[in-house]
Amino acid sequence: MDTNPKTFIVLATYNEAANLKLLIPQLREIVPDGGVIVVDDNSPDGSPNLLREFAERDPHVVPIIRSGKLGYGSAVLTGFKKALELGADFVVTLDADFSHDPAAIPQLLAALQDADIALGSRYYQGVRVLNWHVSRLLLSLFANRYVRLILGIPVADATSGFRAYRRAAIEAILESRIDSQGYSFLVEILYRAYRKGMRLVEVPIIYSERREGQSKMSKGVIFEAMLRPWLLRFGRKG
Ligand SMILES: Nc1nc2c(ncn2[C@@H]2O[C@H](COP(=O)(O)OP(=O)(O)OP(=O)(O)O)[C@@H](O)[C@H]2O)c(=O)[nH]1
Ligand SMILES: [Mg+2]
Repeated sequence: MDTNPKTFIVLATYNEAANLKLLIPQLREIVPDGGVIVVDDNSPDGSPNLLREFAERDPHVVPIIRSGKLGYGSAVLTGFKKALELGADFVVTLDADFSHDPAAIPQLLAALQDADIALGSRYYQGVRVLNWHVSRLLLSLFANRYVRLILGIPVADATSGFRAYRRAAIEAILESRIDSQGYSFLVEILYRAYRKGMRLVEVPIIYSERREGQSKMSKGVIFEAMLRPWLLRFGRKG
């Protein structure tokens, strides 16, 4: 029997080819026994071919190329399902644009000793965000205050996409129906897992503005972020 815990990293990507070239080799060094699952939405920047090349050289790189841009949330859920299929004990998510430093992954995994979800937190014990316009930072801080007030999830950074999950937490999330797109997705899966008794812990991380490529922030995303916490609070419990 395989007694080594298996860790899989799940990346959702859209037009991140320049970042993936550097990121995937770094991630593979961190999870030599596990793997890197990349859910790409048929990015026009050549990511699909790049990913196929990676996978040919290294079977621990697992690309899932979807037909088109279906959104961050559903990409992460697709990656979660694949990770469970491949026998993951732990799953890590991070953005593929180097906003999240892969060097912090071992700390997140270590924090799972006493928790089911470890959040890479920008706002726990201070504010650690580099090169963000102040308006973007204020929006993010406000969003977190807002979410905490409405939903009562006891964390400072419920919208961080840099997280480590135990298998049980992934199973709890996949059992729920998740409606959110955009940033609300991260809030919704955290809320549903928390309501099912999953233990949360925060690990301080430093967040940096993306290195390459373009931002996907939009008015629709902000509107959903305002509305969704109310739907979660007063909506179905499962
Ligand atoms: N598969 C997939 N991945 C996506 C989609 N939208 C965003 N992503 C990826 O999700 C991660 C987070 O998205 P970002 O665009 O970095 O979101 P952000 O950090 O809030 O915004 P910026 O970095 O300012 O653009 C990145 O790895 C993106 O490539 C999508 O529709 N489908
Ligand atoms: Mg980003």
